[in-house]
Amino acid sequence: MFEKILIANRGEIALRVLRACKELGIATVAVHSTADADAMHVRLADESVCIGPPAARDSYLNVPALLAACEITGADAVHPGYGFLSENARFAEILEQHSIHFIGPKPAHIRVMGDKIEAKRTAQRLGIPVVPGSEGGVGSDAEALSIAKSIGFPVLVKATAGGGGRGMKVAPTEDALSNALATARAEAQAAFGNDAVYLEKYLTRPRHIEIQVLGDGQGRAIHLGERDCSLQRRHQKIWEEAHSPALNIAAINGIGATVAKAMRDLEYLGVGTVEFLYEDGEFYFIEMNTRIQVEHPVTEAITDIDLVLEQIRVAAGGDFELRQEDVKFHGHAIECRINAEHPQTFRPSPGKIVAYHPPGGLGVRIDSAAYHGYTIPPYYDSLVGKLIVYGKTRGECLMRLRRALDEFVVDGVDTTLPLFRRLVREKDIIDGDYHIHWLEDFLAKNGAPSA
Ligand code: MV4
Repeated sequence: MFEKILIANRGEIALRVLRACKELGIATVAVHSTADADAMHVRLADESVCIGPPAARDSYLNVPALLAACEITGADAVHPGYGFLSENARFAEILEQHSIHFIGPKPAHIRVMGDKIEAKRTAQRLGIPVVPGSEGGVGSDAEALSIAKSIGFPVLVKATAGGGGRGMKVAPTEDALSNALATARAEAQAAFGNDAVYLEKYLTRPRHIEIQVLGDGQGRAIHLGERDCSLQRRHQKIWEEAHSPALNIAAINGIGATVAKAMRDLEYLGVGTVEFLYEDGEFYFIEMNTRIQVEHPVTEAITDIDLVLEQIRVAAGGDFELRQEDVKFHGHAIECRINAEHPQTFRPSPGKIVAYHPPGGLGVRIDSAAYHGYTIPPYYDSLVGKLIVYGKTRGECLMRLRRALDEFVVDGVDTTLPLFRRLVREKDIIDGDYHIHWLEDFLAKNGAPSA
């Protein structure tokens, strides 16, 4: 097992990783920018190193500074958290070259899954269902038209180098295709310096379902069920839940088994999330994340499995004790991401928290690095904390979530708490009747600026 882990991240996830390290009896090193000197993870770590000025590129993305921090403290492993360098294969390789363990997948798998086309090809080869579309990038408009006709309109033109929704254009009918191709190519060239595009059947009102996996890197892998992440605004998830209101346990175990088998064949190491669009009873692979995700506590709540503990254990080469039959689901969990943003305009609202009272009680978890008097810096994401609520049923979970949201006090900055207090009383949400466009449609109808 590792002696000392350097946590190359900040905020709530740095605290989350730090807690797991302490439970394992592993020494912890926090790194921070000058803007995060008073952050909670710095206070609770055994050691801390200032790695640069506020800008992420000069601090949390500063590889030489992170390596120096490992050198100074003698850390033998680095946990990257999520975001920043968590899916940077080069960073993982550099650490290994310096005999420092990267707590994450093999660099080759990070690289494959970071390329949208390669990821889709790999998924298909491993037996995971993908969205019907072109084999790879499309060449001439004539070739694109022939492929589009074979998959049927509407089709979606996607930038090969794209991601997170950037560089996508819908062609509803044949006569809209050439314009969609030209626009997508131009935007892709401008945004990514690469105008390659590919085609897919456009799914109009799908849900966004992701499968949690854990592998030991030597051919063992299990799934830990799914999370429904359909409630998003501009590709930013705000509400995630398990189980999905749209799936029964047979569908979950079906797609879960397919994904677990694929991860065994790949000899995947660590935690990972395989993302699907789900429409009319069918799952369609869209991408794979090779990191611990923001919303991992939702899965922890319904399985009682600590995903960060397991992630550290498999990275250290410990015996892979978990079997698929050990994964038992119970109850229902919902996570709300509370951001320091205006609840209607979503304008970031950094600043000092002058009153902070997180909710408590049975089935209420808060993952946050905020505290009374903490100043939310303007340089990073606006997450104040994650409210994760558990109930024996979805109904009980919603009741408890309503109560917890009403109890939550964060004064001094705007937060999205009022939006959640509204959503948790909406009929469609209570009925679980929503899809990936539902939130932006709701915001457009209820006075928020257009998505
Ligand atoms: C799609 C799609 C519909 N049909 N692909 C958005 C970013 C990237 N993760 C893939 N995305 C989509 N791909 C096909 N063939 C709709 C989206 C999409 C979306 C996907 C998941 C969650 C939120 C979304 C919001 C808008 C569009």
